[in-house]
Amino acid sequence: MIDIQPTMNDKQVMDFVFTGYVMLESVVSEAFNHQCETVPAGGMSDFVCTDEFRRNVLLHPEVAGVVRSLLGSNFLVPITAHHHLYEAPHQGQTWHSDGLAETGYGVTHLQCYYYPQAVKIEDGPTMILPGSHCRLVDREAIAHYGDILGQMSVTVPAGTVVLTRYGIWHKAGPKFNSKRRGMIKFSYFRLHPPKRDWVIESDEIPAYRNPGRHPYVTEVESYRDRRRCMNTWEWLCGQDKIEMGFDREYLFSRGIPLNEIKWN
Ligand SMILES: O=C(O)CCC(=O)C(=O)O
Ligand SMILES: [Fe+2]
Repeated sequence: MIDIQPTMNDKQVMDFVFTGYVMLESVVSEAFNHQCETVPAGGMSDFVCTDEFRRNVLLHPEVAGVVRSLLGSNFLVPITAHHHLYEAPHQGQTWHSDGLAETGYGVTHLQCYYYPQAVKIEDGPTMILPGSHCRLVDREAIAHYGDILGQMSVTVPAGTVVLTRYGIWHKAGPKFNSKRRGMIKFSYFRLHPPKRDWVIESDEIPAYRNPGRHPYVTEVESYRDRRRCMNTWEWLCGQDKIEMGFDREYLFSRGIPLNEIKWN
């Protein structure tokens, strides 16, 4: 099997549990970013399954190192992607989470955004709400929200990949120019129950430490958020104190198992 080394330690995994994302700036090479500049909008599959796309993006050691840390040693590697390409100015999307956002505490699906070109505020960056991945909501109930305290515009240098916990609230932000703004979105899925097999210094499992409170969170909800994060941390560590199994059959999953990929 292709050897992917985990890159995250306990603290970084806890940070992910709290925020719902990991951002890797400028990880993809300039040469490969250029190759993606002419990709048309919409569904992608052939290009995604090439060795080139795998080596440069999907199985790039830093990108896959995060996936390996959060989903285990064998996982489903994307075989499709969607290019969210905007050119004309627009007023932005409404807040939403995608498709079949899952219930429960597990981390089974990482949805990723790859930006082949730099994205500035006027280019209509994706916006995310850190911490919102803990709250499964009716999409229509959040669509009317305007600015939310703590929201983040993903303004990034070219070659950035953002890995998110599926379910994080996000949207394309307003765009004020006619410059091409591309974002290639793809997902990795868990294949096996979790264990704490990222970069560890000792076998002793540290207790979840909440780094604080998201700016939009008030008293009671902050207690709930902390509890939900604690449950996710324990689940990821394989402690599973709460009854919540993992059954891949129920996942909205598509991809090729890492251990079936052979380089040509
Ligand atoms: O293009 C973006 O920045 C986000 C697009 C998106 O979230 C969607 O269309 O579901
Ligand atoms: Fe979306």
